[in-house]
This record gives sequence, structure tokens and C-alpha cells, in this order.
Amino acid sequence: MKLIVAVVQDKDRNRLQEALMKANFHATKLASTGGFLRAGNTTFLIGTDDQRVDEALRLIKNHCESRRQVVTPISSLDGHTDGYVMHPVEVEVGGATVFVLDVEQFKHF
Ligand code: 2BA
Repeated sequence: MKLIVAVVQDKDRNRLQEALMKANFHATKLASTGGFLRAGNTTFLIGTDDQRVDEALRLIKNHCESRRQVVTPISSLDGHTDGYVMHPVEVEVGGATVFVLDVEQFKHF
């Protein structure tokens, strides 16, 4: 069994959730925040059989767009910039950042 951890943009979360449910994947959606943009994004946890990993990755790829964003980054997680002026930068975000992990045990009590 594998655990797929997928960080996606909020704009894509509903489409992806619907597609996962329609294809009978079990998924948990968490509200998350990117460390760089400090903007909200969504993290999906998807537990699935090894044989269905490619299918889940395809769904994620097909339902998550990459977008360009102009942002003024904040230099550290606590927001302290120590007097430095941060300049706006253009970054390409997403479609999705995905990790696939081996699951040692799965229990459902
Ligand atoms: P953020 O950390 O807010 O990053 C948003 C986008 O900003 C990134 O898009 C990337 O294009 C850019 N970026 C991030 N760090 C940068 C840096 N130090 N310098 C220049 N540009 C930078 P994505 O790569 O598509 O990442 C989207 C979101 O996925 C990230 O939001 C973060 O929440 C997550 N993520 C990405 N890589 C990760 C990793 N290795 N571990 C955990 N989460 C990750």
C-alpha cells in the first residue's frame, strides 16, 4: 500500500476531490500553507493499493493546473524581514507537488 501526499492549489481542490471520489479513491483533504508564498494551498492524503498509484497520479496531473503568480516573498517563516525590502518575483506554482510513500501498516478501527 502507498500513501500519496499531494500539495495542490486551492483553485484545483474541488475538481480533484470530485475526480478522486468518482474513481473510488479514499482521500483526506487538509488546509495547508506554502512556506514560500505563505498562501493557502490544499494537501490531499490518499491511501491506495500499489496497483492504483499511477491512476491516482494521472488524475492529479489532469486536474491541477500550473499558474504563474507574482509575489513578494517573506524571508522567514515568522515574518521577520530584518529591515530588508523583498522584491516581487514571478513564480510558477503547481500543478501539484506529490510524494509517494510506502505504508508500513494500515489499520482502520
Ligand atoms: P510554496 O512554498 O508557497 O511555493 C510556491 C511556489 O513558489 C513553488 O511552486 C515554487 O515555484 C516557488 N518557490 C518555492 N520556494 C522557492 C524559493 N526558495 N525560491 C524561489 N521560488 C520558490 P511549487 O514548486 O509548485 O510548490 C507549490 C507548493 O507545494 C509549495 O508552496 C509548498 O506548499 C509545496 N511544496 C513544494 N515543494 C515542497 C517540498 N519539497 N516539501 C514540501 N512541500 C513542498
